Amino acid sequence: MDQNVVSISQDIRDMKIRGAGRIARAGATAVCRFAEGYSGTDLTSFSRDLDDAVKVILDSRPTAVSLWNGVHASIKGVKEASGVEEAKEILIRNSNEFIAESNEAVQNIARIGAKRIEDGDTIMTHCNSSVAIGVIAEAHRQGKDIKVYATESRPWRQGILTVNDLSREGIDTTLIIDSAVRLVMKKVDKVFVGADTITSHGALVNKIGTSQVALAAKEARVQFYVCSETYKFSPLTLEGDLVKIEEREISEVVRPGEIPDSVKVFNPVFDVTPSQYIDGIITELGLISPGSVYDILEKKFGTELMKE
Ligand code: RI2
Repeated sequence: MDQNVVSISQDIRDMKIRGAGRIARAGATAVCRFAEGYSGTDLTSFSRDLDDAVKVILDSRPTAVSLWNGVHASIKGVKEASGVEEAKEILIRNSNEFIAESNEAVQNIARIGAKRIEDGDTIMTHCNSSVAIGVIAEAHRQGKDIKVYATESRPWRQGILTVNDLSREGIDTTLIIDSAVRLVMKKVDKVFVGADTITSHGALVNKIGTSQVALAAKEARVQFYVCSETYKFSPLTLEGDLVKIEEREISEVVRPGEIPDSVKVFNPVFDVTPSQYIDGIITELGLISPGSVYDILEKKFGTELMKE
């Protein structure tokens, strides 16, 4: 197995590379490295080895469809190549294109999303979404006076990364524990979160606790926005597949010996926010309603999926 594929996949699994967008770009990079390092000349062996590499990459984290989409965008058309050299060229070109488009999408979302933020707004964000942070930072750069409450996001505490990112931008930032969300929501005007996966019926799969933030926002009549590139829309859900919710090690929740062995620990790291809690999804194509996800998916993947 290609060592780059193995080590990038391990870094994704260990969350050294994390965040749905970053893991998608890392998956595309892994496929690109596979092509660059391949020295064989037999197309059948190449295809088999590529299938194995893809499996290792996709197995690294199960929930964010961005990884699946990043890898599948990279391998598109490879099976039709006439030889190994052509297959390698296709892989390298596709993965570079995916990475460039992904970075561009993040910038466009920042520009579009910033318009939703008004001078004087107090914002809440959850976990560490580079896309949501991009939106907030862009509004701040435009001179809007904003305050942000960022949740700690147990157990992995991605909120620590978020408050570092926001304060580096010079944004008035307050860290809160996850259980303070409902209390603090009274002071909040808008919520901006990222996405790991958005289903064909417009539900959001994102860091555990997101649905509680959405519930508190709905109760307080606070607008709830999702910042998401369209490659976080899941074509698999169009086909009826369920999104697998990743469960991680109990060592992320408790220290060894802290609780009796008889006590079970359940550590799901994502949850599902139904579409009716979402006021808008800010994508690189514009601000859309959750009800439009199906149409975008069908346009992007519909005919392709039928072929498989
Ligand atoms: P960006 C993260 O997952 C969070 O759930 C975050 O909301 C989402 O990815 C999107 O991140 P994790 O890798 O692509 O921390 O917006 O489990 O950076």
